[in-house]
Amino acid sequence: MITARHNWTKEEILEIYNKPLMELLYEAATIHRMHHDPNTVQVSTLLSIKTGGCSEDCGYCPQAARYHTDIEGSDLMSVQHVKAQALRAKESGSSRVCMGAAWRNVKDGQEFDDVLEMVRTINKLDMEVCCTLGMITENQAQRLAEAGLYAYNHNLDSSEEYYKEVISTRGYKDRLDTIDNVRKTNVTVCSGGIIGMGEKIEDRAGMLVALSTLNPQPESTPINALVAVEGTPMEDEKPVEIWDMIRMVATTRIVMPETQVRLSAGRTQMSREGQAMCFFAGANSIFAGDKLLTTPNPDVNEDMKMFDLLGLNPQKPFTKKTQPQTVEAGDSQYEALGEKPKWTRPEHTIERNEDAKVKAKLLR
Ligand code: SAM
Ligand code: DTB
Ligand code: SF4
Repeated sequence: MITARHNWTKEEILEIYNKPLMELLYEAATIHRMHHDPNTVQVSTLLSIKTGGCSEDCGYCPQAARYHTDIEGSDLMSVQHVKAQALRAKESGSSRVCMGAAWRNVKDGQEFDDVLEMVRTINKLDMEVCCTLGMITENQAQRLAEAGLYAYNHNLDSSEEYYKEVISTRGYKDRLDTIDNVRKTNVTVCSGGIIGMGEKIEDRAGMLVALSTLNPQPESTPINALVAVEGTPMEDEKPVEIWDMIRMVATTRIVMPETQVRLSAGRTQMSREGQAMCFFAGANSIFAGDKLLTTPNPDVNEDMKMFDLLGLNPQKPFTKKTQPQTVEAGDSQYEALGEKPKWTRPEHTIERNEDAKVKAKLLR
């Protein structure tokens, strides 16, 4: 059995990524089988609980307020609405609900209390609950854990070097600090990134160094292909080649053998054959549902047909880790501290982000 190593170097990872494809696939599939059932795929449903109007300048994101995209923004969803959506996701075979909010970081107060109630509600439906709410403090992570959160998603997105070309409103260390805060609780870590943002292969390897040298490694890693949304700074990026996706998934599988590798954004552009190769290369999770957060995703029925065709079975909830207990709000050990952590704001200039902002102003 090959166990997780935490000292991967960029050179070693590049060597894996660039292997002849058949060698790479064989190695990844062999490691995959040692740690996972190759016929089981975990299915998560995304739910955007607060959409658009975000203060950050993430160059890939249609939800950043400063760019002009045609997404419809919305305030925080009600707990009842979230419950109804979670029940629908459960009926369609999903084991996890991932709630996303277009926030830079979590602020203590009524909205966060509502999110905690959403977590309690979904955990009581016996589904895994994941949240992606931006940066959080240790106290906020503890409160989410107490409510019954199973996973927290916080992506590194790219290498530390290329991150500076993508986002100027926060630093890489802020992301690592949040992951560290989640690690201090029982909540599992979900962290990955995006390919197709104009980065070099070295940056993909650099991101995998950052993820694989975390100890423990993330329990799940989403690999997103950029969805190039009109109005964002990355609107003109070329679609990711399926071969790049296969290589990225296989390399992730090899350097993080125990992690659930999620084939994430970008599946509408992928054929069934392409996705099948990704599953062979070690992907064992997907986002299902007609929508990701704001952009389209394959139809659930089409995904279920693909599962039938490939002989894949959806993973049952709490297969990898037992269900967390939900503590009711009134019995909580942790109170809101109202902290104001010093997350960074490097604010360096990223030309394409500036251009997209100027264009957006002209369109308003
Ligand atoms: N606001 C929170 C944050 O940034 O952590 C949570 C939501 S954010 C939309 C979650 C992740 O979605 C990002 O870290 C990024 O990896 C991914 N994402 C956003 N827009 C994307 C796009 N156009 N294509 C691919 N992935 C994208
Ligand atoms: C992740 O890595 N990918 C998901 C989830 N985590 C939150 C989000 C993908 C978003 C794609 C663009 C959109 O739909 O807005
Ligand atoms: Fe905001 Fe998250 Fe989008 Fe960045 S990725 S603009 S933080 S919603």
